[in-house]
Parts: sequence; structure tokens; C-alpha cells
Amino acid sequence: MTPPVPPAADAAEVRSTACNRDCPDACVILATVESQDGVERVTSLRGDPDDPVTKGFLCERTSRFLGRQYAADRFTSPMVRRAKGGPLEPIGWDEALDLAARRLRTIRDESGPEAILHYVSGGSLGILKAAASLLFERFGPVTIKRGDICSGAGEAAQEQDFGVSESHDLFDLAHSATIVLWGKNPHVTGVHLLPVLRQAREAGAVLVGIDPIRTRAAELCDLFLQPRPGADAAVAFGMARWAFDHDANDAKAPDYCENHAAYRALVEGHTVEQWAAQADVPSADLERAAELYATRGAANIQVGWGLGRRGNGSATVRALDALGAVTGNLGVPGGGVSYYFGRRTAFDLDFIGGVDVAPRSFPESRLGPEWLGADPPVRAAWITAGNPVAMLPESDTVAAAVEGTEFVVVVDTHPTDTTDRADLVLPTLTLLEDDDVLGAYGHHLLRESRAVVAPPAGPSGAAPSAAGGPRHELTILQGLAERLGVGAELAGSVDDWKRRVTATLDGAGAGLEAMRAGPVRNPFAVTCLFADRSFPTPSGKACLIDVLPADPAATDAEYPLLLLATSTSKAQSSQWSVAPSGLPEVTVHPESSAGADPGGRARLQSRVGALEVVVRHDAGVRRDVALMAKGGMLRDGRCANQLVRARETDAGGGACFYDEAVRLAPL
Ligand SMILES: Nc1nc2c(c(=O)[nH]1)N[C@H]1C(S)=C(S)[C@@H](COP(=O)(O)OP(=O)(O)OC[C@H]3O[C@@H](n4cnc5c(=O)[nH]c(N)nc54)[C@H](O)[C@@H]3O)O[C@H]1N2
Ligand SMILES: Nc1nc2c(c(=O)[nH]1)N[C@H]1C(S)=C(S)[C@@H](COP(=O)(O)OP(=O)(O)OC[C@H]3O[C@@H](n4cnc5c(=O)[nH]c(N)nc54)[C@H](O)[C@@H]3O)O[C@H]1N2
Ligand code: SF4
Ligand SMILES: [Mo]
Repeated sequence: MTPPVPPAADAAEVRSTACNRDCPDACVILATVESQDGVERVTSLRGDPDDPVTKGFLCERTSRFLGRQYAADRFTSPMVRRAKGGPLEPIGWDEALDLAARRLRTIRDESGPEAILHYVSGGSLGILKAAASLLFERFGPVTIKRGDICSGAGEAAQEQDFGVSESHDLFDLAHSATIVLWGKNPHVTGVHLLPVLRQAREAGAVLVGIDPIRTRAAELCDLFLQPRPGADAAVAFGMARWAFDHDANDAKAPDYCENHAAYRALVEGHTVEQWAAQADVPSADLERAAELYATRGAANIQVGWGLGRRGNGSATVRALDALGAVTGNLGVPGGGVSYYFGRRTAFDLDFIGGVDVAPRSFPESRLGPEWLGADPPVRAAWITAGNPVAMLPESDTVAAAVEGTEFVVVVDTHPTDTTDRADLVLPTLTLLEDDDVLGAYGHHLLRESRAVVAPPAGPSGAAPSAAGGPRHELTILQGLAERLGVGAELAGSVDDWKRRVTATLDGAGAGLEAMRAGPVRNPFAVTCLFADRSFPTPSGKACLIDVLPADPAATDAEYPLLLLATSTSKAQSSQWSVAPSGLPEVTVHPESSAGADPGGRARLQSRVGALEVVVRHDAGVRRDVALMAKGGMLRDGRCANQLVRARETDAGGGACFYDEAVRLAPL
């Protein structure tokens, strides 16, 4: 018998989509797709060179995404756990959705909709993911989270001070004479800011970095300050004091700032030297930072999202806002205090009521303890686009809450600490398979994402649309909605839904057709905010902070370090490009290693948990900080959040991820 001739591989094709990860950049991805034996496979990924933000490159974690896309542990069919603690077993979609609908209906009818919790996080920033909230509002409304552990504290600060949490256009940095990277680590968390910063530098801008860790941002900076963690307000007040002392403040600021006199009195309550001492930075450096910021022309502050993840986080961002206001840096090109870009504001999402209509809400920062101790109890949970067991504080408490709940459904692509405890796992699409629209929180461009490849078929080999295989989240929700009697609310194709959320944009010439034709900017976002120095606050003025923020989190002789588990270039939160192995690394100043040699093992302990770690030394880390990667999981013995208590920030419902005191101890 002659062997069959293998079909020749078809020509490679390049397809474009937008990255939906929880990242400020929302890149345009070019995927090379090759077909062999009728099965298409993505063989390489790169950034679109023609996109003004993406500029032809992707970050490390998404450049390596194909390992995750084709990982052997990817969920390719619904999975059920028939008994708590037992294994997950594949089942068909109809059976899975019937089961989910039956349990959710019974629990709602017996205990009311508040016995059901819907939790959604940032696994995909696709706007259509809001359909889950719509379903659970129509079926319930059910219990949801409130606040935002990511950027809630800072957004609350800017809303209070300026009436809105928005930023100057990314490219407005070309007009800045000085740029302050305040708790901002662009080499890791927002790589597409780098070309804009480099260009500004080449055009003469001076950069100042402020971070307890000497990050790679220092390479770009003319001056780098390493204040005590959580003491940034003292740096900002000291800089304002210097500006007042040197007539570098805006004399007209009292006209457009509320609380100006009280703020000035607060700032003048200490000398520059005293503020510098509070922040534990050299006074000469603080003075130099103030001079660079307040005397060179328009100055922008790039505020890191992490700055707010502390007990005084919201007040800290308010202190930065006030510094920008009194030095005349609001309402001018190249100025601004840039924190968040309103990534949802361009879209029509007002069909969702949120916490206003929910019968009950739990603060996201304290989800674990509130869920575990809930009265009446949570009997069912629907978790989508998140891994709360690993990523929320007090991971062991979140794990116990999930384990103790009668029926937990998780919609995800890959196994996590949360799917490890779920009763039902529903597989969905990766960023290369998804079909959605997106805004970004680091610039004002709008995107459409479109599948560059089909999801894998289920284990039965059936076509993705039939029995097996991951499904679009909207399709999953529609299947559930029909079974729950609210099918009409979610009806419509993905394209219908895209048109529904972009209707207003369409009216402004920036709808789907425009997005398909090339980069589209949010037409409702201005390039320079508050250009007429009027603010959408109740008074029409900027509102200056006039009370001291709470003191930074304390360390003591027993627990001398603050744990800073921040982003790593190797992972998107708990989604690692290459599965991590071995013990997690903790980096400390050589004098803070409690005797552990570089590469040695130790126990990292907080008052609530402990982890076995490998110790690294780095003199660029402050002596009072222990640095590790966020995103480690319980299943790998790498979960930083086992050590972090569930506490809420001063405003905005953030989580105090970076306020936990820890120590290194011998094993
Ligand atoms: N590679 C990668 N990129 C990511 C993510 C990821 O997981 N991996 N996550 C994405 C997400 S969800 C978000 S929200 C953003 C997060 O982006 P960021 O919040 O900007 O990132 P972090 O790394 O948490 O913190 C940024 C910097 O703040 C510093 N910092 C911490 N505490 C203080 C302080 O008290 N004062 C000062 N001045 N600085 C401080 C840290 O040392 C760090 O260098 O990044 C996104 N990008
Ligand atoms: N210690 C510490 N903890 C932190 C932080 C920190 O700095 N330090 N940062 C915090 C911040 S800023 C954030 S935003 C949170 C992030 O917390 P999470 O949003 O929970 O982060 P991920 O681990 O990325 O979980 C997202 C999950 O969604 C899945 N997913 C991907 N695409 C899709 C999709 O299209 N649909 C669905 N349903 N699922 C999808 C992924 O596989 C992944 O399992 O973590 C917080 N936790
Ligand atoms: S994660 Fe961010 S930087 Fe990386 S490809 Fe996606 S949008 Fe771009
Ligand atoms: Mo985040």
C-alpha cells in the first residue's frame, strides 16, 4: 500500500487582533498562522509596527504566550467535580449548563439571590465580558464585590480632587519639560510607555524616579529617590513646601483650588528638611526633585497604580494631585497628574446597575473573610476572568470560602488555585481566540479583538461549536441565560453586542467600521484635561487635600520588612508564560537578609502566614523592604498573598497588598 502523501503546509497568513490582558497597553498583535492537515496553528506573535502605541513589539509575557496557548493543561471541555475534594472530570456542554442552571435556580428559590456571588476580575478586559454582570442582575440581582483592589484607591483620590479619574493623552508627554515616574515601573508593567519617555528625553525632558526599589526606570532618570514605602505624601508635601518657599507655585492657584489656604498651612507645618526626614530621603534630593518639577516648565506626574495599595494609598495620590495643582501643572499641555485612562468611558455600558442594584456587596479587598463569614451564607459562586484564591489577600481564607461553598463555577482557560476548588469549570477563549472590543488604561486608543485562530476541539474531537471545546464567554452565558429564563436579555451575536456597546462611538465616527480601518482614538477624551482650569467637582475647582494621610505601615524589630510582591515581566498576575518551578525568590538589601546568604533558603513570615523562599541580595532594594513577584500560586508553594492580611485602603476599596510586615527566619 502506498503511504498517503502528506498535504503540503498552506502558506502562512498574518492576522491581527488586540491583546485583552489586564495591562495599560492594549497592543495590536500580529499573529502568524500556519495550516497543516486542515488544523490552523499560531506559530509566532509580534507587535504591529504601524500602531502608534504598539510600535512593533510586545512584552515578554505575551511574546511567550504560545507556550500557554498550546499548554497541555489547557481546559478543552467543561469539567465537573462530582464530590468535594474529588477529581475534575470532563462533561459535555449541555450537561454542564443544565447542572449550573439547576443549582443556581434551586439556591435562588430556596435562599434568595443574595446567596449567589458573582465575582469578575481582569482576565480579559474585553467590554463584552460585562454580559455576565447583566445576566446575574436579571437573574438576581445577586451578591457582587465592591471597590477595586487594583486602582480603586487612586481613582477615588482623583475623583475627589478633580471630579474625574482620567489622564492627559499619552503623547502629550512630548510637551513635558519634566516627567516624574512616581511608583511607576514601565520596564515591567507598561513597556509601551518606554518609547514615549525616551522620545521626551531626547527632546529635552528631564525624568525623576520615585520608588523604594531602584528599578530599571532609574536608567532613564536624572534623579532617583527611594523613599520609605508609603511615605510619598511627605515627599509631595516637601516638594510643595520648596515651591512655596521659592515662588515656584502658581499665584493664581487659589482661584481654581478649594482648600488652598488649609493645604498651604499643612505643607508649611514642616520644613523641607523635616518632610525629607519623614520620607527618609536626603533633603538635597527632595529639593532637587522640587526644583526640576516646579521650575522647568510643564511637568507631568506618571502615578503608578501600585502607589494606592496601602492603608494611606488614596490620601497619597491626593498629595500628588495637590502638588500638580498648586504648581500650575493642571490644564496645561505637558502637565497633569496621570493615573488611569478611562478605558470603559467610550462604550455604552449603562445597562449594568452594579452595586446600586445588588442586594449585598463584599469589599473586594476583604472578599475572603466576608465570603467565609457571610450571613446569610453564600451557597453558590460564579467566578469569571479571575483567580481570587491566589490574587486576593489572605489566600488561605479565600480558599476556605471557595471550598466551603456548595456550588462554585469558574470560567477560565487554564487550571488555577481557584479552579482547583471549583465544582464546575467552563472553558473559554484565550486572547488569540477572543472576539470583543477594548479600551486601554494607559492610552486613549480603542481596539477590536478578533479570533486569529479557533479554540481547540474538545477531547471527543467534536467541532468547537458542538459538544466540546472552549466557548466564547457570551455563548456560555447565553446557554445559561436560556436555561435560567432570561435568554432574551442576552440574545444577539457577538457582532450585535459589539454594535450595542459602540453605538455612541459610531455616532461620533469612531465605531466598529472605523476601528477596523485603523487606529481610533476615543473621541470623547481630551488631550489636555481641565484646559480652562474648571473641574467637574461640586465646586468647579480642584479640591486640595487638607489633612495628613495616615502614617505609613509600621515595621518593628520582630517584623522589620514590608512585603512588596509586585509585577514580574514573566507573568500576567497568576498567568505565567513558563510555569515557574522551585521556591519563590525574595530579594532584600544585603544588610537585611537575617544572615541568609545569596541563594540560601529561608522562611519568609508575616503575622498570618509563612513561605519557604530563596533569598537574593540587591543593594538597590531599601533596607526595610522584601521584594518578590506577585502571581505565585498556592499549588506551587509560591503565593505571596498567603502572607497578606485582607485590609481595605483609606478610600476607593483598594487592598493593602504592600503594607504587610514580614521577616526572614532560618528554616
Ligand atoms: N509584566 C506584568 N505587567 C503587568 C502586570 C503583571 O502582572 N505583569 N499587571 C498589570 C496590572 S493588573 C496592573 S494594575 C499594573 C500594575 O502596575 P503598577 O501598579 O505600576 O505595578 P507594580 O509593579 O505593582 O508597582 C509599580 C512600582 O511601584 C513601586 N511602589 C510600591 N510601593 C510604593 C510606594 O509606597 N511608593 C512609591 N513611590 N513606589 C512604590 C514598586 O516598587 C514598583 O516598582 O501592571 C499591569 N502590567
Ligand atoms: N500580592 C499582590 N497581589 C496582587 C497584586 C499585587 O501587586 N500584589 N496585584 C493586584 C492586581 S493590580 C490585580 S488587577 C489582581 C489581578 O487578579 P486576577 O484578575 O485574578 O489575575 P489573573 O491571575 O490574571 O487571573 C485572571 C484569570 O482569567 C483567566 N482568563 C484569561 N482570559 C480570560 C477570558 O477571556 N475569560 C475568562 N473568564 N477568563 C480568562 C486567566 O487564565 C486567569 O486565570 O491581582 C491583585 N493581586
Ligand atoms: S500584555 Fe500588555 S504589553 Fe503585553 S502584549 Fe498585551 S497589551 Fe501589549
Ligand atoms: Mo491590576
